Amino acid sequence: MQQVYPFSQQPLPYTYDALAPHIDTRTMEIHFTKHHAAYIINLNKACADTPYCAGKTLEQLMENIEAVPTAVRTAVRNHGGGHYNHSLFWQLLQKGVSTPSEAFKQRVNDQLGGWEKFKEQFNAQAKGVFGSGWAWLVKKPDGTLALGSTHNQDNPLMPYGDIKGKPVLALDVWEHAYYLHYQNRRADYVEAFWNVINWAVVEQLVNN
Ligand code: MN3
Repeated sequence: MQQVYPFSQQPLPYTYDALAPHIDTRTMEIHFTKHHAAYIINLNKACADTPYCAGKTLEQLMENIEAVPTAVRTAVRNHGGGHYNHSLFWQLLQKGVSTPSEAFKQRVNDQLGGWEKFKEQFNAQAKGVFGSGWAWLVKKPDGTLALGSTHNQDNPLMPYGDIKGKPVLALDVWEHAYYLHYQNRRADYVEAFWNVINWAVVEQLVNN
């Protein structure tokens, strides 16, 4: 995302009902128009009187979050993270099952011990987040793939948590992402996510 302040919301690349029944229509609509939209409003508020933000992309703000003036650092961390994470998340989803390429599957085999192990470990990260957060597949600075999770709206671009790198797959495990349809059954939502992943986008992120 090459956006700079003032930040704005890009249209969803599909309709609210496209991911049902895996992610239901009402959840998609509220998640996009209320939750994600609010992060952008609050990020813009935080940046409005902060010259430091001017001309910086979201990635630059995230990667250098400790350089953001202290008065707005927490706001930029939470709402900037919220904007970045959701903007990425929407792009990673699609209607209908997609198939990863053989080259990507080979990479997963080599670096993560096989497809089933990758899925199992990603799901374990997603289910293991205590409270609100995200599960991630990242491309580390050395080019290899790794799995992890972050709390709240932190992400692996930030110097917090146990995972650092470029996010290439993300799953929102805040309750707002699944509660209407799945209630307390986060594990079912995590499993359903695998039916709506856009692997072409994941692979594009991995290869760039
Ligand atoms: Mn969310």
